[in-house]
Amino acid sequence: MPDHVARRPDLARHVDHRDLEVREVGDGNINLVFVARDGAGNGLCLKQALPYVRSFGEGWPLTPARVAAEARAYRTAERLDPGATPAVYDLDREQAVLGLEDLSGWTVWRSALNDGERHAGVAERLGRYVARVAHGTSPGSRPGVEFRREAAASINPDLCLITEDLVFSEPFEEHPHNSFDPALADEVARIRADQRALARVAELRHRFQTCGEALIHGDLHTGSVMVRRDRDGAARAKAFDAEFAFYGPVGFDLGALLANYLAARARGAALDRSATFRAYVDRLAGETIEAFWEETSLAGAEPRVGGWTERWLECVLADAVGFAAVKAIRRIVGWAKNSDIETLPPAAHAQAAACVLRTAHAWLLAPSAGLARDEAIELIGPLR
Ligand code: SR1
Ligand code: MG
Repeated sequence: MPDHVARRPDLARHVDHRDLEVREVGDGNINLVFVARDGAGNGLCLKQALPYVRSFGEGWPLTPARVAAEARAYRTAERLDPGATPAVYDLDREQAVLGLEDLSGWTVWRSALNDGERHAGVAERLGRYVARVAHGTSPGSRPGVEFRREAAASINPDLCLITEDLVFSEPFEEHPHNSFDPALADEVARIRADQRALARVAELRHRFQTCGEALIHGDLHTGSVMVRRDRDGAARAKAFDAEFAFYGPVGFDLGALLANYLAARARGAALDRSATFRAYVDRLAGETIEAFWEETSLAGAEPRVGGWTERWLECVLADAVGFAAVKAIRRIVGWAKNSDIETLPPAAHAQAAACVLRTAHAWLLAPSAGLARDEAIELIGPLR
């Protein structure tokens, strides 16, 4: 890695490549991630896309070109919502290495939630980030030709296929990627036998495949968010790991957040966390939805006629609740699980996982045509 830094002027200007300490810090499913720091304390992050899925091995090939999709997404987000994503220093397409701002000193939000830490304001910040990128990349805010060119340039079919398989298909059938606690067999069987729920999953898969309304992050779970508390106590957040980005349904990013808030809530309940922490995680979904709604209304989706902005927001929220359901179910049943649930001791694990499945099953049966803001918040309130 020091050689790589030395060869790339846009990296070499951030650190002294002759004096670098490099650590592999990645804990995700698909990439290698290195933090390189020099003796003076300057650092940068290098993300290398392997030609296969890291957590599976070479038997699951995956295009390294995904680093370009990630770089493009960060650059767009930086223009529309400065600071909401890591700064991009360099993109080496040949070696599939992305050079990014060093986020040492920040914490992965999922880890903070798992430890019972509260970071006020993060859920709201993420709602605004989703709204700003969605609005700024949607056809309502730019010429149609530009929108179509960007959407075409952001096409990310191999990564989208992973989501189509892992989120919308495999958990709902027998598949070698699946695994779950036998104590959950009845809950899983109930979902797989529910024709209404399965029809909704098919509808959501179709939305994911055909609705290219704006640039989305594509994998916005709490493990894709870094948080930090500033000296004044204010919480800051950055969304990272954007290699799944493409022009898709905006509700998919909101749904990812809602699904992961559900996992955090189920964990909090199973561990009998303090009332303060549980009230905090209970509020996250409402904070994200309210901020998203407010930010979009302020930006004003176009055309602002005949209540179109509100109508669009209601469709996005219905999508979000549905996407949240499938994304929550996949983390219990399918490939790539969540540490929120997986690190629980056996009895708490069974309780939390069943809670996620029951709650997500109920969300799958929610109205799909549109949800008003307060209706959506109320609907996803109770844990089952
Ligand atoms: C094979 S990749 C598995 C998962 O890792 C990423 O975080 C995405 O969530 C993907 O579905
Ligand atoms: Mg990831």
